[in-house]
Amino acid sequence: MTSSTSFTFRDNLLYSIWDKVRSGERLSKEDALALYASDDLIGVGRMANEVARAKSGDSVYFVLNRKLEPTNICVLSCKFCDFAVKPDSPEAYEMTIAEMLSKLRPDLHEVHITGGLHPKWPWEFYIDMVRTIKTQFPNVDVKAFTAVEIDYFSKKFKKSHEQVLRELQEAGLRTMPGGGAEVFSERVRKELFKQKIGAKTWFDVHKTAHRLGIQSNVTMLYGHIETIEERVEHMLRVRECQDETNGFLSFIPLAFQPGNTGIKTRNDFTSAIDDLKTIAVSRLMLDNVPHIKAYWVMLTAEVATIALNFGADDMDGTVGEERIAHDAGAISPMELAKGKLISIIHDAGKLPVERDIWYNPITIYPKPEWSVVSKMPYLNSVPFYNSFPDYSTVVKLVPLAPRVFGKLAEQGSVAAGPMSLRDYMTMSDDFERLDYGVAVKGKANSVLLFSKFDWAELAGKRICISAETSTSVELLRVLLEKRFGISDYLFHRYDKSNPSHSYKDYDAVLLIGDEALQKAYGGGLTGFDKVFDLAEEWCTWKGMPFVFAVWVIRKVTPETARKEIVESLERSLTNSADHFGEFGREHGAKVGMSEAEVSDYLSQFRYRFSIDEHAAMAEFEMEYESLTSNDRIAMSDKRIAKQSISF
Ligand code: V47
Repeated sequence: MTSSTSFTFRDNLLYSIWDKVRSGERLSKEDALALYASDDLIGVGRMANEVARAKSGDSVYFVLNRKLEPTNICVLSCKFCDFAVKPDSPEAYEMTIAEMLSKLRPDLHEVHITGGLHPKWPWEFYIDMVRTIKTQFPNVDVKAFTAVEIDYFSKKFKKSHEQVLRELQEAGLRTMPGGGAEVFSERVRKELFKQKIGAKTWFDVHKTAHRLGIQSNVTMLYGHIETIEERVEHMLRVRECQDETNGFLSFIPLAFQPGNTGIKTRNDFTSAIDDLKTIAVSRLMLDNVPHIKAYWVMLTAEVATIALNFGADDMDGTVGEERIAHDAGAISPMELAKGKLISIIHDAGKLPVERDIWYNPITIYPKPEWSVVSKMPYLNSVPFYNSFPDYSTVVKLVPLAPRVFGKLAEQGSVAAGPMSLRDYMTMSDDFERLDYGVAVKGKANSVLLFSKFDWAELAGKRICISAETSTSVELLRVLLEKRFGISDYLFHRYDKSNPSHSYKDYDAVLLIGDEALQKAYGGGLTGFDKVFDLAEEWCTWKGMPFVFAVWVIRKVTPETARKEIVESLERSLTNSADHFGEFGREHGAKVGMSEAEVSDYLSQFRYRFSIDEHAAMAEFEMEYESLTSNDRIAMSDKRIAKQSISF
């Protein structure tokens, strides 16, 4: 968040809430009720937009996806659901696996599978469904089965939740959708869906999934008989669970479609004001949930566009055919083409980012007149960004980990940002270097090798490398080979999509950024009793700072954007100098650090470069190049060929 952001509100009550949000203090139930009660819709939305910007920059994510609803036959009869039917209904349908496959295409990145609780299908059918999809479409990640379905499988096939989830995971399930949560209120459950699982079972299933490495979403069905207080309590329960597991990727408010449910009259849709308020309040309350989804299918594309300036940073995706909402009278189209999604996001003044199932950026789609700036998503880079203007017409921010920034910069879609030194070394023809970056002389505390062995014993050992690093992995190579004389080691990139990938199977693990900080300040990485700070090792060896990242700007960047980027950066660093304590209050809790620890941590970095940092970059380049000219390429080629992992 911009520490200097100040708003003028029509509703005086919002000032104290904004003070809390700005200083990273959690909002209470009373705050949420006050937000809902406030007439200052724009004020509430601006706060939420500011929070979303702090998390996601100007980006709005979408995924090329397809919804599959394999059957509408369901053993339950929930009052609010117009989709489910009994087996003898003329509308009943059941898909074969071949029919499901015919609905998919290789360019999709997600298939979202949910459906009725079928009375007859055997367990093997579900496993076969997931396995066949994953085998036939390796690029399509499977997000499947709500907690209601998982609990049904558990009871029907006499397996624990864990067993059900493990078997599905083994077949190819990667994440879970957030459906079936409805509203976590016993009163509403008894009235509208009394046969369905309650909040306790819903959370038990999701907690089990999170423990197994299956991340998930969480929905909230609103606009029927629930009270505002029940909505807020729903959000509080989500926040509490997320504190425990950190497994939710996104929160999705689902606007109730009245259809023929009889709960409301047919055209009694939620109002746009209620929709926008609910998106904004969720963003403000759920400080620990990374993304808020504007599900256009239920909101309509028009309201979803506005929601992108009210705290939502995700549009879901292309969807394909959708029945649950449309059977209940949704007036949105069944499918949005990719081009339409991109233009909706552009219309909101936001940057479309096509993502995978875990929100890793795949491609970004700026308007031709926009210059995209990478926003390094680490605590040590917070000081760079606090004075970039809101609603700029030429510069848009996107959070990119160093390695992803390198890849997108190579594709030509990013104009500027703190680039990993290693990537700059290969892209210096296209990018100009600015005299800013991230350097440290001594401990960095956030580039750490957690090891079961001393340096000298790492020969022949297997080292797991964070998926995010670009320079630190090369620094580790230089240290191992040049400082400690070890050339026989094996690097493996950490692969989140592989459920059997676990740190504990390695001899050492290289972590960077906030993940490294969290482990360092949270008592270490279990099983690894040695911790080496790579910047400190370099400094002890060379007596020099280490430069992790250097600010670069693409040489062809138009002058207006260039000026805005350089001036914003300079202003941010000047403003930040006196605010490290504030950053501590705002960001410390997320990484398990106290305010003072954050302040000390940030004070040690050198953000403006001098002759020392230039000399350090030249020294690293020399070591790195000599590694390349000797044996690096031959050795790593061998390793890569063996592991088929690209560095
Ligand atoms: O759980 C049922 C809801 C949900 C109606 O995880 C209705 O990415 C409105 O969970 N009006 C299923 N809603 C949809 C869902 C979902 C959607 C998009 C993305 C994700 C995700 C998940 O639909 C059900 C229920 O809460 N629902 N009937 C209705 N008449």
